[in-house]
Amino acid sequence: LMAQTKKYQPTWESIDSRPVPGWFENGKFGIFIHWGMYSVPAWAPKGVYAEWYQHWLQSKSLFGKGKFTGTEVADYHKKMFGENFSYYQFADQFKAESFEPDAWADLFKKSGARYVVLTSKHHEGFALWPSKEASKAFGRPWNAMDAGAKRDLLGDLTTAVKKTGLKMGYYYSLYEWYNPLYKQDVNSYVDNHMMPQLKELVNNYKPDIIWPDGEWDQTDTTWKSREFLSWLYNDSPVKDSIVVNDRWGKKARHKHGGYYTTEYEAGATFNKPWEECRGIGYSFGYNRNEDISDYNSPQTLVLMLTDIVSNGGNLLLDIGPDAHGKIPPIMQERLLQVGKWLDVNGEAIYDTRKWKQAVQWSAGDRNWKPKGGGYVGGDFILKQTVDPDPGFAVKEIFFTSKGKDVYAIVPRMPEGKLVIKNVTPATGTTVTMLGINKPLKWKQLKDGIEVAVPKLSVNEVPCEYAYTFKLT
Ligand code: FUL
Repeated sequence: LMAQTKKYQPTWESIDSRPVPGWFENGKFGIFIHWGMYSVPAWAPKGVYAEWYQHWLQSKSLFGKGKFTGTEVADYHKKMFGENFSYYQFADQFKAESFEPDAWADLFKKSGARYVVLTSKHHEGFALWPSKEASKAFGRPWNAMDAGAKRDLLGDLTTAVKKTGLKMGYYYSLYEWYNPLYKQDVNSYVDNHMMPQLKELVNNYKPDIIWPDGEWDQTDTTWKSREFLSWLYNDSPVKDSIVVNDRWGKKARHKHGGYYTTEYEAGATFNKPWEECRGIGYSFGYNRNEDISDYNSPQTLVLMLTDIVSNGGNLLLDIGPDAHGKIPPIMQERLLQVGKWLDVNGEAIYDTRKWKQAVQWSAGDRNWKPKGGGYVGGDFILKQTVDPDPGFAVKEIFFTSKGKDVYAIVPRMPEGKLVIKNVTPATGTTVTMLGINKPLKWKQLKDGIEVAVPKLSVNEVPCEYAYTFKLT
């Protein structure tokens, strides 16, 4: 009722007063999809975002402080396609002929994710839906309906995802590297290109999330972000349910909009819904140059999710489909592995909140971290040395809570007993392991509890990667 009567003003004070719809904070796990023209070359030096291919090609300078000569992408392009082959010519090859939206949606459902965020348009300006503005601005077919696939890729995926009950959101880059309109007159770009595109996405496809990006190039005043958001919250067809992030203008992150975002970052925790995004390896767009050793293991992904959730956040884990419309099998496998773990342990993840303590660990025992940097261990990870084998010497316990229940998630099957410090459960508290659901014996110690963990046979072990003890 409040949502229906409250009118939001185009001020941050008013816009920021809107609560983030609850399903988002409860959902915890989403799938990010970077799919665009960069999926055709799908190449970058290891450690570099492959979706930035066009920019690396033109700017001839890669991020990464001395690690790169800066011409790696241009050199690769010359060798593979020839110097005169323009990025725009890739359009013919983005055919998506093997794209099966229902198969993708089925995979996402099996991964245990509760929502999906697709790049409707990245910094290159190519639109995955039939945006007439895109083709007009570039003076060539520059959306998926006019070029290559000749299909409304975004619309078809949206239909498939929504059918499975998952929420569907769109990443949308506010800025565009090489849109002539953007260079000539950014105000006209905002009025005649960006706003019509955003409103078309909202009105025609009714997303659950709008995930802007590229906001750093202009102030929120130039982007007219407050005007857009007040329209979105007051007058759009998704006014009561829409969720947005915090990327609405230069230096506005972690200040304004909806939930807060981090990206390949460690140590974040906010008193507000937030979300860490990253790839399984080092890139968002598919990078065919990566090897299996560049991909995080399923255990690392499970612990990454656990770590983030224990800090009150969500994980938006990215996959990069190829130009044929296939999701690389290694990515499919990782999603299924996380999903299998969530089948048993999801109760300790979904709908939970931060507990008074996010993680308990013994210094010296926590000595692993994800490839590509970022999460696991929050700020602790920064202080640790790296052991490339995550299977060893991991004794930390991650906590989440739901009502009065507390979940303790451990990355290794405890041998005989599990000691949880700083807890004093009420008498009558039951301790179980998820997937086993037989009460376990426990006793109070001076500074915590000791839970007796029976030795389980191979057939009895409920899952791989991490084990959850529930105090209820
Ligand atoms: C960044 C972009 O520049 C990356 O390419 C990627 O889309 C990431 C999610 O946001 O800021």
